[in-house]
Amino acid sequence: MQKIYQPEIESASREELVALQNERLRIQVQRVYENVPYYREKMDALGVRPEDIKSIEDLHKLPFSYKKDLRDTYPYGLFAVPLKDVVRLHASSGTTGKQIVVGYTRKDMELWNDCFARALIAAGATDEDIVHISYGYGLFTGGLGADGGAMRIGATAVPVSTGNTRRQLTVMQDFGSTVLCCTPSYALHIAEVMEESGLSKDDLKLKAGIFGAEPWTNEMRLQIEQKLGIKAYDIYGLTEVLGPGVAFDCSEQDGMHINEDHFIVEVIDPDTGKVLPEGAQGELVFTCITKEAFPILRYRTRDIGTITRGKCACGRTLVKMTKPRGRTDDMLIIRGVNVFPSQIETVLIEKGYSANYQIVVDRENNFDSIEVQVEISREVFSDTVRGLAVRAKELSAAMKELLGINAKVTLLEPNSIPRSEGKAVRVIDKRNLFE
Ligand code: DLL
Repeated sequence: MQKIYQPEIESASREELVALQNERLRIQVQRVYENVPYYREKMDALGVRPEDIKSIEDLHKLPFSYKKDLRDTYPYGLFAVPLKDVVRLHASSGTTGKQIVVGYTRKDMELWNDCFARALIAAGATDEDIVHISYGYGLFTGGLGADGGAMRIGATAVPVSTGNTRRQLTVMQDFGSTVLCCTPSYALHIAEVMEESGLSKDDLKLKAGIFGAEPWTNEMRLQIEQKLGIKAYDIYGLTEVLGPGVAFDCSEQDGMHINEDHFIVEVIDPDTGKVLPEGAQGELVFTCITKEAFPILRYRTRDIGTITRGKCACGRTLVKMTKPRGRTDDMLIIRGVNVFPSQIETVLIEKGYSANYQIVVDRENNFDSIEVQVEISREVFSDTVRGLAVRAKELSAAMKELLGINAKVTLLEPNSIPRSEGKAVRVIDKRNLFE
């Protein structure tokens, strides 16, 4: 069986984990009530006292937290410790609106490092590995999150950060990087530049990658694995809750284990706020039960996923979440049909196209239109105009059949869609321009 970083937690019995969660939740709610006036007011308004929260069964009594709460209390209004105890700040601006700020105490940094270390060990990394970190370093949590995890397991961190892909490849070759950490879209871009530079995967020593920060499909995972000759593992997280390491893939690569000793997960109906039974798809909500500086309670992530408690062959007992299929705010509603960009990605890759695509949504005469632009290989691009038109039509028919949407398909020559070094921009919604 595969090595587990903290087996006493990661493969504890359900009873042990629940007992730990109950105790930690009770203490956390009391602390938050005493130290964060904003939460106290919200709880008072609902008539909930800290004593009412005795176990995770009572979680649903607590009010939800939203991104808006972080914005309204910007910068430090939700911190539960004095600033002198905060050793690190991170921030996220997201795609819209004012940025949000989170803080970590020394102990928070340690638990964060542990969470990322669990992911590295689950990906087969050891203290012999050279961990090439191409997530951005800075206020974004990706770079420093991975860095802390690598240091925790005693691996060698290479803090390359984003950008200059050719140089990244030189560093990888010269330093002998074995584990790559970056967004999945950037991993594909690295593979592309590798091929353009006349390098092959055998020129690199990479064996595994830990990719996250954006939705990616299983089909895209297989592409990355094949192009880079590695095993690709998913990692999930968000600034408000921790950064990378809230949940991580194990050797089964079939859903991410949530670090339940630190985060309690709920799946709710995003419209009614009702907690859904295990296995139902809904919005993921997290409660931090150990973090000191920024202990957010019942945070509405807007990420859509499912959780399952089935036995995992890796030996971990931590609950698993599916790859988030997107965010409630990324869901496109095209003439009444709901579709996530990730579903379009699945169709593209299944039909043999690349994961270099963009979706343009527009509105003409009160009618929503959707155009899927996807790059094709140079060989295919040199096909006749008629040949290309036939291909586009076939792909459009597949979108209709599999997703129920009437999408216009545009086939583009290689490298026409801008590459991202961080999170890929998948959707261009021109409808917002008119609002
Ligand atoms: O993206 C933290 C992170 C860094 C995670 C590096 C993994 C690796 P934010 O910038 O605050 O934090 O964005 C968080 O990104 O709510 C999801 O919508 C999305 N996201 C993160 N990881 C995944 C993933 C970081 N593995 C938002 N799959 C989250 C799908 C993901 N979506």
